[in-house]
Amino acid sequence: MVLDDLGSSLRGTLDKLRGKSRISEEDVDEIVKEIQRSLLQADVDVSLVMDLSDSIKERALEEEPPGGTSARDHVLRIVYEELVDLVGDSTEIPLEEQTIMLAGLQGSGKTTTAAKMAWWFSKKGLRPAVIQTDTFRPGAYDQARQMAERAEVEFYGDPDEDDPVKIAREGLEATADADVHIVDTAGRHALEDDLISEIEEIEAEVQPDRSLLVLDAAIGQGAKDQAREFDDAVGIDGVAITKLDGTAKGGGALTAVDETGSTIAFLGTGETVQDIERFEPDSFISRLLGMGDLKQLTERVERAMEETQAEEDDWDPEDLMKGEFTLKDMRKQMKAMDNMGPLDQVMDMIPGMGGGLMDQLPDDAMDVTQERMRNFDVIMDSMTEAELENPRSIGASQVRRIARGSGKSEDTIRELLDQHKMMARTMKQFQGMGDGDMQRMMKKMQQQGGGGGGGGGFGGMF
Ligand SMILES: Nc1nc2c(ncn2[C@@H]2O[C@H](COP(=O)(O)OP(=O)(O)OP(=O)(O)O)[C@@H](O)[C@H]2O)c(=O)[nH]1
Ligand SMILES: [Mg+2]
Repeated sequence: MVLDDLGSSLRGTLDKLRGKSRISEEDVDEIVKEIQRSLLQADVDVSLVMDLSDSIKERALEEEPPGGTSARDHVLRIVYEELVDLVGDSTEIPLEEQTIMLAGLQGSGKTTTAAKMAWWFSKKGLRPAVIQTDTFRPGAYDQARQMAERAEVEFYGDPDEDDPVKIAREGLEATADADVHIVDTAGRHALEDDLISEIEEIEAEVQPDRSLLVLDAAIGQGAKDQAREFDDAVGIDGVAITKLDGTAKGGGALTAVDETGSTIAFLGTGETVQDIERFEPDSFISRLLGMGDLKQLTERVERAMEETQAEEDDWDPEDLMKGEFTLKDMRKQMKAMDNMGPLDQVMDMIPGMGGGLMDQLPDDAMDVTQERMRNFDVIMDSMTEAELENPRSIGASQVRRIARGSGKSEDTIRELLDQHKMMARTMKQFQGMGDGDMQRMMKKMQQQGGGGGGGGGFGGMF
């Protein structure tokens, strides 16, 4: 993800502050340097980086940490707040009738984003239509039509017409019943004058309620000039950053946002129509810093728990935070995980655990693929109650018996037992964190409203 590097390098630096209650100027300098390095590498404009690091430094040294806060938490909070400030608010996108025009250079992702946004609006209960005015690139019409089809939204285009303004006008008429009109425009290699005048003419025709600039996350410093020219021509109300799945950069886009005084509206994270999210500064920065995304996590966990609990009335996941982790627990957890999605993704959303802790675990600690899970499930069917409660009692002769009973190899049985041991050890780590880092972090995130939205449910994850 964008600025990926920042999260991990910063965590390393901040970890050196662990246990300290006061912070020295040297500490702050080191952290600020780390932040500067990551941001510059991600193509954020130098002057923005300098402003940011000045304010972080000033605040870290001058502000008195609230009672009971460690130096690490104090600095982390400041970095978090300043980064949230840097990325700015999310562009307001009211859920009402409107026309949105997309602009941007060739290949930035306009057509894809048009279909994604249409999909997004349709999921919000509105009726969107995509209007394709690109008469420049052969194939543009087919591409847009196919994507709109995949998004299951209305589409207008005319492959035989070469006047984009006429297509725009007729498109708005033809899709008059739709609530949200998304007008896709042609791109060019660079900012050629004819692209600018074309888009000005389309703008005059459709009179969009908002114009969004579509920017590829990998774009570097060039984003700044581009953004300014588009802004001068049609006025940029918001930015959609695409291809965040493919690059660790994104700083150019952030700089463009700052340059135009606009905000970020949407993030694109893949090639299919569902790969779009509304930009939310708090949760974006939380994830970036490996502080997790409590809101998303809570929703996921609650949904998964409801599903699992519906099957297992007598199981209280909170128990896992206490006592011994048995094979039965492992089995239930596997079920819950199955309902929740890949565990490493889930882990990334947990405050203080994204990246940091996961890095310390053996690679395969969490690697329970669906097939392995199915195998394990079959094997556990061949175990006795006592064995499930106390896996340590399983010796070589039991392994042979279980293998015969389940039709799985003895190696697979041993794999299961190893997996259990590893998970039990991991549970111990989480248990150790129970009252400390994790909860402090959660409390803070809730106070700040940082992606908070009630993290209560997540203690129930294990
Ligand atoms: N991985 C990834 N690929 C994307 C994303 N958005 C767009 N793409 C890909 O980028 C390429 C260009 O996307 P388009 O939507 O055609 O870009 P465009 O701005 O309409 O291009 P022109 O119409 O030629 O100016 C396509 O191959 C898309 O599949 C994204 O968020 N992630
Ligand atoms: Mg296009």
